[in-house]
Amino acid sequence: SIANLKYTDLLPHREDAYETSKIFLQKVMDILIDFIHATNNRKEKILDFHHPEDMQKLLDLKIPEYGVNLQQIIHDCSVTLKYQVKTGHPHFFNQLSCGLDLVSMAGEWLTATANTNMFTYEIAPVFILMENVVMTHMRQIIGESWTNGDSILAPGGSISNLYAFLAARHRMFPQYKEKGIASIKGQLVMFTSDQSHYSIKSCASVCGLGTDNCLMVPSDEHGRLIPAELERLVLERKAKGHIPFFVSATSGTTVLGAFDPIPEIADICEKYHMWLHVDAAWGGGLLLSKKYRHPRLTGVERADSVTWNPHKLMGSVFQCSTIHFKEDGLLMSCNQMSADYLFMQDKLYDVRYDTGDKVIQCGRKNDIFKLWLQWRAKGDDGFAKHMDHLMEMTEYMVKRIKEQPDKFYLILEPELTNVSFWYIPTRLRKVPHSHAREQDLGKLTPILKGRMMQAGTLMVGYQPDDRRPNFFRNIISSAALEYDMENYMEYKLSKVKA
Ligand code: ABU
Repeated sequence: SIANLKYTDLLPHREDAYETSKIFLQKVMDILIDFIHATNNRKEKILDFHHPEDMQKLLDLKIPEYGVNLQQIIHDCSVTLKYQVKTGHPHFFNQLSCGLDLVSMAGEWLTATANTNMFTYEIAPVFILMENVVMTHMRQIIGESWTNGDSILAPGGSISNLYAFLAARHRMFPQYKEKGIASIKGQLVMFTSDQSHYSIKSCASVCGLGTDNCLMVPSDEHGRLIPAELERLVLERKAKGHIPFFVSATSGTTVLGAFDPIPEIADICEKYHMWLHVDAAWGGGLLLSKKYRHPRLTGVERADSVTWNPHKLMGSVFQCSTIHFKEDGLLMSCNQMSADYLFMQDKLYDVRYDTGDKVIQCGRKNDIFKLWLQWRAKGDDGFAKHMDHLMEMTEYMVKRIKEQPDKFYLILEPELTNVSFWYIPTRLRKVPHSHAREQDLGKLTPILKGRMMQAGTLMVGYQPDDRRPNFFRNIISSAALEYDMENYMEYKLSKVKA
């Protein structure tokens, strides 16, 4: 029995441990497959919620002086998944990354088994070539003129956006790399909409501009940046002698799913010689849909850089984030440190395949295999169908909400798969909509969410924004969703006492 065995009975500690190792791994695999089964069962709870202090009592998390046996290790795996939120459950609408794509997940399993680092071709030859192929394909989807650009996978959309900022500053001030901040005579300023992801503002803080020099451009009632306001703020800062250099447009804002008007923003960037970044971390997947790409992402090929996260709309297993540049060579010249223990120029092979010196990290996780494998399985056509399905599900949900104005209040017509709404409890159904009623609905929203989490039946995000108190943000980005979902949501919301 594996209760009598320890890690020292597994490969590579014992040469004769193949059978034991296989039994151990198959037991782990059974637990994983049971979790996948439960994840896809609508009758299963999404989570078994406990407050942190209670959860700690349910778990044995301590690190022992002497290692536990393999039976305990199997038990630990099982308990961990027992309390994990099933983010691939059909009733999980909580994050921008929902769902569990089995091919992508299989890719992640293989990735863990290969256990390599993406910094050199030397130790990741197949994965480096895959990265080349997939990144080129993604750039071609952005625009034909991007084929000879450059791209890299980064640990999340925020870091992808940071790469865009760094490249923009490097192109305008190449001496910054060696001479630092003193080499820039003047105050750099950047612009993004007041609906953009906070990582854009974070670039200003991390990179020495200060957040006061990240101008939050007002957005319209749909959450789209207003180009005239952008130009006004650029001129305002120029009049102060500042140097406007970077604009980040958002294609799919985090809360409302709005798409900024890229062509108008691109015109302003050209006029004032500013870098145009498009943060399409969330909405980039729609580039794969003939039906929904335009007008949302029209003009994206005019950008200098684009962030696009396959772990969001495309459903790749978390995490998988990409950053693309129209111009080749910038990433390398901006970030290269030429560590001579890794990036020797006299290697056996063409060292242009060593991508590690393009990035600010050293060790880089392999996030490409799961995406390559998923794309092989789906093809462009499968991804296009996936996007169209998500958008159709969104349209269906919006239709169902509109059919029941007494129970639901739709906050705006979504451009993406963010459905923003209030659930109206019985006591407020006859009350005319007003600021006071919004305040009541805003107070109720987290209570409803909490109750549904405690019941384990439904997870949907909520937040306030600068215009309204708490409201639900229902994200449709999981392939597990079918047409019953809104009926289910209506049912669950009506069951929690409001
Ligand atoms: N990076 C934005 C993720 C936000 C969300 O999943 O809700």
